[in-house]
Amino acid sequence: MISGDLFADTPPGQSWALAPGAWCLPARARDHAEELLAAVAWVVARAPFRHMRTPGGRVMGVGLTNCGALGWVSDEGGYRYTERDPLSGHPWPTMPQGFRELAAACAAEGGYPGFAPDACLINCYEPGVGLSPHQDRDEQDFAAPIVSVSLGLPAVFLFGGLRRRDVFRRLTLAHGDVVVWGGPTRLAYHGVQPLRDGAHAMVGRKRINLTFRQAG
Ligand code: MD6
Ligand code: FE
Repeated sequence: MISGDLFADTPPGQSWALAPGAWCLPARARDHAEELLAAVAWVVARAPFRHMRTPGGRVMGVGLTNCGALGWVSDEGGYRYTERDPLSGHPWPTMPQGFRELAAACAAEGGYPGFAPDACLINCYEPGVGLSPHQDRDEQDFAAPIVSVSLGLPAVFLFGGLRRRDVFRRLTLAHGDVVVWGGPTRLAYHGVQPLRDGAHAMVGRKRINLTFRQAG
């Protein structure tokens, strides 16, 4: 069930609470976008986007890669973090320093000082592609927040409760928007509606989402 409509049109610098422990930082990463996208290209040259298989045998519509000491993977065996890219057998690319600094700064602004991500999951969405509601529960310690950075085409983000059947709020995440998410709603269900077609001036016909985690 989906109800309510939140528009993330707050001016830059004005954060607002999405839920207890969850903060939206509108346009927080916008001035870093070129540097972030260059770093994404650096990662993708070493660990390309791929469509992973779910434990149920479906192929995910979202293209996915990672950087950092740990990377999130999915296959017939389940969801887990690995130290190596299963495609290459090599460690995941190092997390760029600019990624770590931005994630730590945003976490601190959301009330989570000392955030030191060891994993950055990079998702690539094309028009028509979404992500069905899920919980992020493959990390060791749910005390650490997750920091999510959106680049490129906007997407409607669905934010629910701790039970799958709880009502979902909807908000649009646009280029440069950051969500910091932890505490009492760390295990809230959330998803992304299929993207509407469009073209972003800097990113093109896609949306890139970076999620930073303390996974290990
Ligand atoms: C996305 N994000 O925005 C998918 N998970 O493309 C997530 O699944 C997510 O944004 C946990 C915390 C923040 C997120
Ligand atoms: Fe998630």
